[in-house]
Amino acid sequence: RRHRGLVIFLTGLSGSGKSTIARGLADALREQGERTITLLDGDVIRRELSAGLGFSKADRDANVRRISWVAAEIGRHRGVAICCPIAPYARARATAREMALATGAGFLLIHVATPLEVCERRDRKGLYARARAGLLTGMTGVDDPYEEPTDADLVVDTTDLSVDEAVQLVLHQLGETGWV
Ligand code: GGZ
Repeated sequence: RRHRGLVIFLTGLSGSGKSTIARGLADALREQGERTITLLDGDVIRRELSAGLGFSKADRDANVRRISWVAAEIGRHRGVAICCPIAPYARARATAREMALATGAGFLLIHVATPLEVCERRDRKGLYARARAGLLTGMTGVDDPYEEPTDADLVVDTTDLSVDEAVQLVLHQLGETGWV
């Protein structure tokens, strides 16, 4: 049986747990050994593919579009692409879905819907504190928009979940929909 390609797109606030779930998911799927898994890691993307881009709407749209295109190409060749940008704009996320589907790949939007106050309490990089202190402007959720998805295929709130539990929820959804 030849698999269809698949783009797994995680969206959510900084600190919501997207990257951690994405990494755990990539490991779990690689463990199954059936498919080629490409993790488009946020930090690497911003350093390599999107070097020079900032956090204006235009730059975020450009960043998300580049990621979406690479992910769709991976899907075209029947790979599984996992990407996890904040992707705050609904239009850009819809384009990601359209680009994937146009190649014949599937597309799954996962909203990592951990509330702002929880992300802010974690504040691993201190970005929220800097934004609240007025030292950083344009922080998503503080003084920059995050358009809540209305078309998510799965919603995961990591407030009371371990990484493993969150990954299990995604794997379960993939199983339900016949992807793995
Ligand atoms: C949001 C910012 C910002 C601003 C720097 N707003 O938690 P992190 O640190 O490691 O992940 C965040 C990352 C967001 O980059 P993305 O490429 O995912 O964003 S987008 O999809 O909107 O293009 C955060 C850090 O960059 N960061 N400044 N102003 N996050």
